[in-house]
Formats: sequence, structure tokens, C-alpha cells
Amino acid sequence: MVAKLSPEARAAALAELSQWSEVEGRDAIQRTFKFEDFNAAFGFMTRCALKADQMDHHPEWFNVYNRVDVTLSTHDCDGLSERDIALAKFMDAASG
Ligand code: HBI
Repeated sequence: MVAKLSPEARAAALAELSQWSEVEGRDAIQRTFKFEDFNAAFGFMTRCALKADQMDHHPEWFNVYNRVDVTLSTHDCDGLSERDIALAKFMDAASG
């Protein structure tokens, strides 16, 4: 079972994810990624999808052309876990 982050661990992790924001009314984080075009956005999504499947941890996301809206949360613990933080960091690195 994946553990929900403690308030202290959550605050420390979010301090490192400056481009992510907390979702109102839900224990989740979100970020919008913008790319040059659809090809770049879909390449990013493909890299993240392969990583997510390896991690057995999957994003909620929505894509239109060069924009990818991502929400991360852990359904198994109904909140933020280390897996969301790890996937958010991977996505930040994969977007650059
Ligand atoms: N993805 N975001 C997210 N949260 C989960 O709890 C989760 C997941 N992918 C697979 C998964 N859990 C599995 O452990 C099972 O719940 C299917």
C-alpha cells in the first residue's frame, strides 16, 4: 500500500516543484506544459507514459495540440504520495 505524504513531507516536496500547484478541493497537484507543437507534446506524453507504466503510477492528463494539462494524485491512498513527487520530477525533466 502506498502511503500518503505527511504534511511536513508534502510541504518539503512541493517546495521543490515550483511549477506545480495544488488542486483546490482535492489532494492532488497540477501543471500545464506547453510545447512547440503537437509532435513535441505527444513525444513528451509518450516518454511519460512509458515511465508511468514502469512505475505503475499513472497521470490524469488532457492534451490539445501543444498543451498538456497534468493532474497527479495517488488513488490508492486518496492523496499525494512519493510516487506523485517522483513522476512530477520526471515530467519536469522530460519537458525540457
Ligand atoms: N496511478 N495515479 C495513480 N494512482 C494509483 O493509486 C495507481 C495508479 N496506477 C496503478 C495503480 N495505482 C495500481 O497499484 C492499482 O491500483 C491498479
